[in-house]
Amino acid sequence: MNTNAAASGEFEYFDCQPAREDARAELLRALRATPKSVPAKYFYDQRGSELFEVITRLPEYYLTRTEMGLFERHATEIAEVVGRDCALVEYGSGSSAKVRRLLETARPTAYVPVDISREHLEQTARELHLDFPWLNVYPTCADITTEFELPAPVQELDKVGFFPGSSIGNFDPEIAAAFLKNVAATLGRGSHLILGVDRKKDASILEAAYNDTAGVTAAFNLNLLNNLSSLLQAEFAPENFDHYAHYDAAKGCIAMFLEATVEHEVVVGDERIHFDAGERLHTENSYKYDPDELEEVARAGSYEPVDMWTDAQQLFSVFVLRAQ
Ligand code: AVJ
Repeated sequence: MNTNAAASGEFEYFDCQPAREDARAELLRALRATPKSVPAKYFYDQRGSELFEVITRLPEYYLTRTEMGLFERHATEIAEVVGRDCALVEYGSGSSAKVRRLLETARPTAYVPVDISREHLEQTARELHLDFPWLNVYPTCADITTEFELPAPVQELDKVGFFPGSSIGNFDPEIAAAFLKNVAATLGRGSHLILGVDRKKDASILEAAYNDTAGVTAAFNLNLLNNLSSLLQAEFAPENFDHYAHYDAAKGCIAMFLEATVEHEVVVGDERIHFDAGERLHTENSYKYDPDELEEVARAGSYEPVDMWTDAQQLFSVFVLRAQ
């Protein structure tokens, strides 16, 4: 065996990380508004990315293991969708744990993990490249909610999108459709997207998944304040807030907040952000979709549903969509 040839995959890091100034402006706008909010992408500093990985292993957080079970059970069918000579582009790749089985089975030419968490991305992409030396790995640091360019080495290849974990649930449905349109434009007409989506179910199961007894989700939510402090050079104090998550049945999403326990102000540059006691800072929506609802969003996002798999308990679904 020619081990050199087997180990010839390239590794190159591409930086489209949003400017700190843009983040600052976006955050200040969201914090000045009523009600206050922070986009969910700001959870994922280094510590936040680590805490999210702990969440994925919690007994109450059925999402990750159920989705992994589906990827395992349908590995061959999914690999056929991916095919050999393509670039697999993962949106919000995090630890790149879910893609490994897919890479083994499908053996694409290139893998492009795209994530906003720079250090975490570089580190996990390097580890992955050690385990898949034949694969071209092009980690790309970018905000997936904005337009960004794919790395030059994959531009001529057929693309397949991978967006697992129900991260699409972070967007309101209209924004999800706009996001999908953007993905379709980037990956090209006729390209496939493999999409993992959490399903609607009993509110008690949903609420338990976002209020785990070990308190990891609370720590993840509260850690956002540390990232805010660092990005805004301010002192948001975690001890002044409580974690709060509930299922909003009307909207069909888990809504997550940081609730101020005392009235206080946080100095940011030359302004003061005032919090009343009991005031809630909105930090995340996590929409849940029945398959027909997701198909509607997909069509609005210029994707045609091709395939769908779900588990026996109908907790989670994996879709294959084709860009129109
Ligand atoms: C990564 C957005 C899919 O909504 O379930 C987990 C993030 N937030 N626990 C989700 C999250 C709180 C997660 N997503």
